[in-house]
Amino acid sequence: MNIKHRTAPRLARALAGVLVAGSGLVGLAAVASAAPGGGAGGVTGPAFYVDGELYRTVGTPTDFSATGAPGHTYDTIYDLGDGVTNVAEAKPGDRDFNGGRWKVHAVSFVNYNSAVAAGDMNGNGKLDSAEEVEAALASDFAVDKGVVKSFLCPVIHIPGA
Ligand SMILES: [Ca+2]
Repeated sequence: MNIKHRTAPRLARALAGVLVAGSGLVGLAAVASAAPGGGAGGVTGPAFYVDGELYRTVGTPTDFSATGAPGHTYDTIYDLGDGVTNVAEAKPGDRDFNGGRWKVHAVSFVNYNSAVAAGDMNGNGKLDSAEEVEAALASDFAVDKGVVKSFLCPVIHIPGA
């Protein structure tokens, strides 16, 4: 038997494998660019405030809700609802930052303007730090509805924001 006849089908199968792998990459790229506010590499627009400054992130398809990991291995993101920028409690460089492991608490407002008035310690008209959100929650004009998601995402500073 001629060697060429035996290797040709193998080469064809190998090429087919490469093509399948390649189309998978195209699929992943499409998913990444479809992420909310999708920019280069799936980086979002402004995603949340930490200590009064805006940060971006990259959405990841992670879900830690069934891992049983203890609460102290997470930081909190307050999801303040549609049209309001979320607030997170820690960022890279903070001693208590957990590397982007988050528990997301949904916050609803009994009265948004009163909640902001109660929590806005730096007087800029918005809740832009965890301390401010917690002060708003203490006022009873905002309600912590509990953890709605636990996942991984990075914290990327937006220079000048
Ligand atoms: Ca504020």
